[in-house]
Amino acid sequence: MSNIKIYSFDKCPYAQRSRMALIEKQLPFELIEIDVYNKPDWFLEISPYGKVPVLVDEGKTIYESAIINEYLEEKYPEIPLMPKDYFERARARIWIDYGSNYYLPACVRLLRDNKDDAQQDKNHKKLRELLIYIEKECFEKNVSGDFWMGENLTLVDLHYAPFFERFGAYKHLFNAEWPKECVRIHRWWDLMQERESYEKTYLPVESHIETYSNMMQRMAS
Ligand SMILES: N[C@@H](CCC(=O)N[C@@H](CS)C(=O)NCC(=O)O)C(=O)O
Repeated sequence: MSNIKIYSFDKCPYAQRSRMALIEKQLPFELIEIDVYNKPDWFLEISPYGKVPVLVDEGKTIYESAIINEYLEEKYPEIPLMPKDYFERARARIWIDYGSNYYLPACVRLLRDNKDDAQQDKNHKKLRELLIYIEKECFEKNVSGDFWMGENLTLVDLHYAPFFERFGAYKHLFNAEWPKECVRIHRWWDLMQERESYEKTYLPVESHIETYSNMMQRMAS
């Protein structure tokens, strides 16, 4: 029996990134599925923010997906998911921060402003700008390898993958477009879809379309 439990929700991109880290690190874990729209009372005793993912390791509770992943990296270093070099580690953290503070909010704005055409135009431009920035500042500067940090898969890849998985739904629902310039990001995405950690955690685009459509209905009512 594993010492690690993860409270997760199959549709949650944040929980997905921590499940991907557990799989990449080949750590056995018990998966406890929580319906976040109908949370059991006992879950609130485990999760201070009432959110998934929550990791319990040796009886201790850790939450916030990026912090869970850093914890797993430090506690279980056998399969490393961060660069060895200090400077490269700092760069990896900068890209994780960029995901949390720039790329993900731009995706959320597409959903939030779905009824506001003028704002949505600005959102499309912004998303395009951010993707091109990633292409040029990260992928085009990598000297070798097609992962975010070059040759090896790291926590950075896991940070972004769930949100790129949902790009098909952004396209379908909000007319988001993939900039033609972003060929290297595309290559990265092809590589990510081959990972066992992705194959075991992804959901088809139809499921994401349904999830976002339901969220929009809830926001409208
Ligand atoms: N910053 C958190 C975000 C987690 C999050 O927003 N989880 C959502 C599901 S995708 C949730 O549990 N929502 C339930 C709620 O807010 O009541 C992380 O990275 O872990």
